[in-house]
Amino acid sequence: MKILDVTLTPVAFADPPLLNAMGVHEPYALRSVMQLHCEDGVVGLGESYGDAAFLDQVRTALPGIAGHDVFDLPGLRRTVAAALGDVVVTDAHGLTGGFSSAKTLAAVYSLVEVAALDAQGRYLGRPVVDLLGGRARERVDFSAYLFYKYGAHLDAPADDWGETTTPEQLVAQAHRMIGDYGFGSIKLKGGVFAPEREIAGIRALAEAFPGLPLRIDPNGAWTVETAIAVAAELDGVLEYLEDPTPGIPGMAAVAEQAGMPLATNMCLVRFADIEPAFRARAVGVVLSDHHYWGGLRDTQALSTAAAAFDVGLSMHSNSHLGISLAAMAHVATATPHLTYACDTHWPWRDTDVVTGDILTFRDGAITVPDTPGLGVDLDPDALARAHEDYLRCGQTSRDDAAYMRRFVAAFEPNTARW
Ligand code: GKR
Ligand code: MG
Repeated sequence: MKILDVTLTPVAFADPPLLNAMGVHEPYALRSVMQLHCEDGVVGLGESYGDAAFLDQVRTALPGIAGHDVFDLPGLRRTVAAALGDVVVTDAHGLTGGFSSAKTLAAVYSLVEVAALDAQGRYLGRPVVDLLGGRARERVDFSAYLFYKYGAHLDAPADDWGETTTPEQLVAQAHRMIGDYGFGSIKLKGGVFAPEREIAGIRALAEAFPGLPLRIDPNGAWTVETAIAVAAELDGVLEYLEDPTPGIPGMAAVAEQAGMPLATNMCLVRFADIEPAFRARAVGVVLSDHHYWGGLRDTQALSTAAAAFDVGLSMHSNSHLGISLAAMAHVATATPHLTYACDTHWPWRDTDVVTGDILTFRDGAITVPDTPGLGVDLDPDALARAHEDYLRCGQTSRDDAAYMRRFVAAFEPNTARW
């Protein structure tokens, strides 16, 4: 089935002022939506980042895509690789590890691969999970992803989540999210306040939700010494500790002392990182993310590599919409070695460009239906509105640090500051 045309639509959707080590989320999160228009009226959907630097690279690859057989994934990858050459795309928020041409290719190809798999599934009348080898599990568990946050964006009214800066407010946020979605585990984005304050937040959550698995992710905000101390304090409380400190050597030094496994989406972000990270025993849990791991099939390859070394696998997320959620759910359903509940920013957005049963959480989990492809349908009006929001909002890249300096003029990102 031939690809006849490709469209790429940048979109923006409202995002609350969520805090992290690099700063604070801007009023809009940016994404891109790809439509692969194929023969027989089949249209495949993909979703990925919306930063200008990433969009530029996708646009570079677009002209070579039309004319391909949508089932020829290796050919599509070669076409994208030839168009990109050795280009390296960086991002301004710095929360997803190092940059490389391999990671750039993996990210651009992933967008094309997801849309191609959606088109294949629609054409064959089979869900994407079947194209990935079939169901390894019935349902995919996700965790509540808590953030410290401001109560309002600059010059804007308070949002309905309110401010979260204290342990009590954190517990209230968790109650709301778990009440709405039924999540059975909790991740806290840390690296915002001094470690003692974030330890108090975790302790309050442990007390309010006894037995619920807990994680904290300061995005490398702590020194090795601080990370070892936090790991000791929270021994027996955390199921894993995510990116306590930057870099493979630092993570390895912490892992040697920590009672719980260390997870990462920062020091192991491409296949070439596996050997040094595993050899150093720096990582007990790899966070997959199909958006930069080369798509759904390479995410499964990552899982196989992790299983071979007895390393756990979880799933990372950034602010995203429904096409990405569906893709995450399909690959998670098809991947036997996935050992923790997946992350998702889903509860933080309140709009979408697609509809579909797959987007409904039950007891904190998603069950992939038998509907063809990813199981989501584009809402063209919603896509047009989200594109208008993109044009109107004036943001062209994510820069949490620059936005934070408008709240706190002297702000510096918290990378290994504590
Ligand atoms: O949304 O602020 C955020 C997160 O910090 C995100 O950007 C990270 O990439 O969630 C991610 C993580 O686990 O590090
Ligand atoms: Mg992380």
